[in-house]
Amino acid sequence: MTDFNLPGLVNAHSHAFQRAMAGLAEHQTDPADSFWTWREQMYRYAGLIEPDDLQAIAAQLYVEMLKSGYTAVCEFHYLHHQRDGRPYADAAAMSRALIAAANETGIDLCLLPVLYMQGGFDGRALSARQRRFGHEVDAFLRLVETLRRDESDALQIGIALHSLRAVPPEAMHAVLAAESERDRPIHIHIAEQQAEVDECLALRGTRPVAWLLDHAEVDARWTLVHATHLSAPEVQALANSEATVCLCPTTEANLGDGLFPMPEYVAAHGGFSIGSDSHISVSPVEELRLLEYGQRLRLQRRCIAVGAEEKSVGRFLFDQSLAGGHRSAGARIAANASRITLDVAHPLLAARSDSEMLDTWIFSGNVPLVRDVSVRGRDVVRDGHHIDEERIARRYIETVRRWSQR
Ligand code: NGQ
Ligand code: ZN
Repeated sequence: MTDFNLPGLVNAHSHAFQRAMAGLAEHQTDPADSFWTWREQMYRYAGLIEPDDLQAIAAQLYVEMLKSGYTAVCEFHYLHHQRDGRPYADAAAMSRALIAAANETGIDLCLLPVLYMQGGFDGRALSARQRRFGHEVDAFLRLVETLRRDESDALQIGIALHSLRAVPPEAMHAVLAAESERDRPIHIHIAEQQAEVDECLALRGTRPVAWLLDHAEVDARWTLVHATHLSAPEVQALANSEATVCLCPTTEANLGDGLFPMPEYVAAHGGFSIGSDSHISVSPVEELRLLEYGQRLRLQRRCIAVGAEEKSVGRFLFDQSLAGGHRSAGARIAANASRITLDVAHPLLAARSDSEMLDTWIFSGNVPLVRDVSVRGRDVVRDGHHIDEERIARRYIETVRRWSQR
């Protein structure tokens, strides 16, 4: 039996610390529970984490990512400061914890330090729990410059604007001007919840994606995360911009965001990547499958995400999210060789032609079918096990135990 190899996928949207709260926000607190009540719970966990905790959580998460077929991750990183909002003695301490976790696990990292300045479109100040996230523009640009001294084949430093809610227009312009000569990724959360669209319409007179396209030169460097709520003209304009939309189907389902207009966007030749975002699931298979299933449920049809030429749903979703992931993570990481090898000896993959292999991997449930993974020539997963998974899991367990006693 010959091996079946694929390039590794990019997980284009991650908040690593949220992995440690998977399952801890699934209790109804109010019949009107929503994204916004979840966010308060998430902030409580965000408030507990110190640099060592972050490294332990991220390393465990990155092991799980590698074992599931992701070989690179874009960290949308906003947990910058101490709990009271003062910078750590090393202002980059939290960023360095993520870089250390990527190094020790062998995953490629596109680190996106996030600019976060205000509590909403109206310019209100950060709440007490948001103070860990905040920067003035100068301090933010200094952090980015400091981190860029350590860039390497395995580490790209892009930037992110948390959202239109959290970054005032003048600050957005200042940061984009500083970045204008650079060919590095720029990410932003956008139009995820209907409330954000309504507030943007009320305060800025246009919908979020339309506002961004009107006020920034959105090009192939950009990744718009979620972009769930789009009008028909926004779908077309976004596809034309050459930006990538990062879809996070399991998180979008978990948070009750809504459904992205996938067939319309694909018909407009829009590009997309995938991300596991809040990490209530860490599996490209599950993201891609749910992406397709959401549309089947919405349209009461089958086999929706396909191209003009490519009629295999699995192959189309894989190829598109790979290409989009490479754009989201930037050229430096896209240039790296990575390989995932499926376990063709598994009964599920028996009697499958190459063209049926991807459809079977994605549409056969959650049996782990990734056998080996290599990143930049280094074998990091062998026979379904990460080379350092036991130590990393032990440290993670100690961390969350200690953490639950605080
Ligand atoms: C985040 N996560 O920054 O972690 C956000 C929630 C917000 C998602 N949107 C906070 N999935 O958007 O204000
Ligand atoms: Zn996010």
